[in-house]
Amino acid sequence: MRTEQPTPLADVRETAAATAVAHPNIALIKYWGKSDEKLFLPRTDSLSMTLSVFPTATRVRLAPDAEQDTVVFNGLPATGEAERRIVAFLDLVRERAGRPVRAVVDTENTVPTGAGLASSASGFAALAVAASAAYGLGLDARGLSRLARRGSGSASRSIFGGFAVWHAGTPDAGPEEADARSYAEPVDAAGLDPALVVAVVNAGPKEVSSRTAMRRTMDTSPLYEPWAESSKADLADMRAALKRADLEAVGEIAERNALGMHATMLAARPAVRYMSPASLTVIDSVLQLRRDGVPAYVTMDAGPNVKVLCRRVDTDRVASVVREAAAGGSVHVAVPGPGARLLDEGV
Ligand code: 2P0
Repeated sequence: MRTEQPTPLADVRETAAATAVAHPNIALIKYWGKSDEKLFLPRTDSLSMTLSVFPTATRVRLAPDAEQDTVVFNGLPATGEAERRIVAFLDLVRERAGRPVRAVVDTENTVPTGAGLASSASGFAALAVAASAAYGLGLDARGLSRLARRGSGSASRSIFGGFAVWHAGTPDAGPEEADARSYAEPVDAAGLDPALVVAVVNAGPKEVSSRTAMRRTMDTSPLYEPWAESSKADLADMRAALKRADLEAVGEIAERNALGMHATMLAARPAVRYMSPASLTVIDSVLQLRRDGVPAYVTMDAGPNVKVLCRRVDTDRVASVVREAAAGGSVHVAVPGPGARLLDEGV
């Protein structure tokens, strides 16, 4: 009798490849500070809108014969910290999959990297989806969000489209439970028809990474704890404002939460200041728009660029005012965008 030889599973699996795409998100309630740096557990809950612009596409191909990972970023080999973070992330995926095989990671990123436009959010969300498919982790959206968080905190939110809240979870529980309970999930904002006008006043890399800045703020800023506490109330107010599709309230809460976060940094020792004169010029133009009766509100991240939340119907007017204020800078218009998704999976 002829015994059928099973297909060596390793041969099939170890040629696996997957491509995923993800979009950046902008927080309306900010994530600023970690309670656990290794697990990427945030000190506070945060809430964001995933954008329709600046996608990142990442392909992960398993390379059974390779002795190390290869990371290509916009056509060039990644080096230094960028490469180290991606390899560390792949190590985590390999450990979970129980498969030591190395990989080739090829990323095309359309976000200006390191300019406070959340390139790490779309980057690690796309990598989480592609790597988990290539290594066969079989994760659901919540599992992907938890995994993406380990690459960059804000990436946990880019797994979802529209609005998403990222739970700080239970940082005081043991590491396993704390890790399991910190993930993002979608927030319903039906009826809200927002746009985000992004003014890139400086597309260069920032001087202080957000990781360093948030650590310094937590360690030295006397304003940090009061902001973290007030952020809880901001989140509750924000959820209520989203529920009633109240764009003015959403914008006011987002603006106060972001400016408060920047105040914590200004009070750090030494101070971290991401706002530049060009940022202030854009902020002033938005305040003038409000005085002229157009509901428009600013938010800023770890960089000098300014994002302006407004009604979709007001986009042209807001973009034109902001374009003039951001003289020399570029202006992009985003609406709520899609969650991370797998484009293809194969050998
Ligand atoms: C946010 N930012 O909520 C906040 C507001 C910047 C300002 O998430 O250390 O790149 O990789 O977890 O996610 C930027 O921080 O930091 C960020 P890590 P990440 O969008």
